[in-house]
Amino acid sequence: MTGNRAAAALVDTRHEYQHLFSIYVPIAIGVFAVIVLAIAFCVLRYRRRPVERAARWNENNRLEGAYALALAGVVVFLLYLTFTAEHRVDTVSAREKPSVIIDVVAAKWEWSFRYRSYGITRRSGTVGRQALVVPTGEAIRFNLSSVDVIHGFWIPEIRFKRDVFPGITQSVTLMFPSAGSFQAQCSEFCGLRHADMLFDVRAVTPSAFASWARSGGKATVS
Ligand SMILES: [Cu+2]
Repeated sequence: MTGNRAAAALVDTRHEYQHLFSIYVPIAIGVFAVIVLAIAFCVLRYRRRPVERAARWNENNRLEGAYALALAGVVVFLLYLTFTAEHRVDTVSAREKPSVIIDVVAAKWEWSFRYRSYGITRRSGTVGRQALVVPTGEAIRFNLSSVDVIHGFWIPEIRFKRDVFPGITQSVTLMFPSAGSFQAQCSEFCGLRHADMLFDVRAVTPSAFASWARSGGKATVS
């Protein structure tokens, strides 16, 4: 789908979140380093010594204020980046014309994936393990809903996680950049057999997907 090429880069949520990750991690390391160094400094500098009187002061408002302000600045910065990334992904998701539409229904404890235009339904969880088959490089619309409790549609490979609520259908558009087989699972504790709410994603080339879909989901995908 050449028409999707420009937008494809945008629905590539993995790229968006990877970018956020590359900003979050160095900041987290920096804050951690500041704290460790401050503790090490205090432990060494102010360690107990014989015959010494305690200092008279017990607060330093300027220093504490500056530190709180710096942390608040970091938080605001990260919130801004996170919400703009979310907004970008959501906007493109809503506008994108998908090449495949899949209704995802979460239930205790199975996923069902219904491919409307092909009359295919796949199930995974306590009932068995049928893979969610998707074409690579194309926009895929997922309509997420739940019939009972809150579940989580989580595909770590493309850095995507979204809670699925009963009574609400959420639409998201995702793209799978490369072919492969990867594990996904429910990310909300939804009862005793929550751990069995697993599914595999099989991302295959668009032509392999087309022949699989034509076979009604019966052909094996490699
Ligand atoms: Cu679940």
